[in-house]
Amino acid sequence: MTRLKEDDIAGLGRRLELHDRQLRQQTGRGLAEIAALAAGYRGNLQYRLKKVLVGIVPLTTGEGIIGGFSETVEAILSYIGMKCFVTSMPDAAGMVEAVERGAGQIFMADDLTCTMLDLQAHCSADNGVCTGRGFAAALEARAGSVRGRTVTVLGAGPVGTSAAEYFVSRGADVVIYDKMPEKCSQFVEKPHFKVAGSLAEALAASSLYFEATTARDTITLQDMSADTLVAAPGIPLGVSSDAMERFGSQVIHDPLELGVASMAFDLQVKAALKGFDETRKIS
Ligand code: PYL
Repeated sequence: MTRLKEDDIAGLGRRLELHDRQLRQQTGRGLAEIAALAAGYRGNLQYRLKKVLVGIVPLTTGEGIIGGFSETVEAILSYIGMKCFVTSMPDAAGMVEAVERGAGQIFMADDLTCTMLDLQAHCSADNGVCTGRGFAAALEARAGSVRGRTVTVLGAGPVGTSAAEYFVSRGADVVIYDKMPEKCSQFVEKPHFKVAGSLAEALAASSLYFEATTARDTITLQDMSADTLVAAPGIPLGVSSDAMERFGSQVIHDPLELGVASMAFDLQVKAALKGFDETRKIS
């Protein structure tokens, strides 16, 4: 997971409505809807979402606080209907403040883990796993369906792996590639997965791309055409600038929104499954 910089998220909170509109134009669904689909539930989740209070705790560990990160998370969670606040103190003092102000859920991120915890249901949502599912659900919405199709997944880290498993759960076959072959070892014998020996082989296998490497420009203008659809979570953007210029409307990308929104819905689902809400499973 590449650590965001302050510039990557500057002003993001003010652009949420615009981004939501763009996502709906691209996929036919908005941010909250895709996040809920990624979590596998609909029903009265919105109700639970509104009921619980989330404390967002800045953490100074490692490379420290990213300017605007906690405030951007607050903007995203508020935008999808959650009651939340950023603690005035970081770290342990922030945790104390969150609990004493009645938070039932905590959002926090250090340089390795970004998580959302439910203190009553004793469960958590992980940013990498949820970002993978959220962007996979967005690509599926854009494509109409992935059932019976092949999807190319580039990068077998937590995000790519989570997306690959989501696509297979939705009836697709996955061709997965990582420049470090050992990261694909878990897929070698797995049904509906094929490990590509090269980037070119992976890109030739499908017109649906999920780009989850930490490299820039993994997908270039030559790799795209009018029927290519791409989901490219996070920073750096893995699609080259000339490809974005020509085919940007076919690329689903954001630095943080869909991952955070997907975490929020994933956590409500997990809490509900542990009896902390009545939620109906979609068929
Ligand atoms: C969660 C983001 C998504 C992509 N990369 C991840 C990242 O940048 N992680 C580091 C987050 C550090 C936050 C810092 C703070 O401001 O509390 N500890």
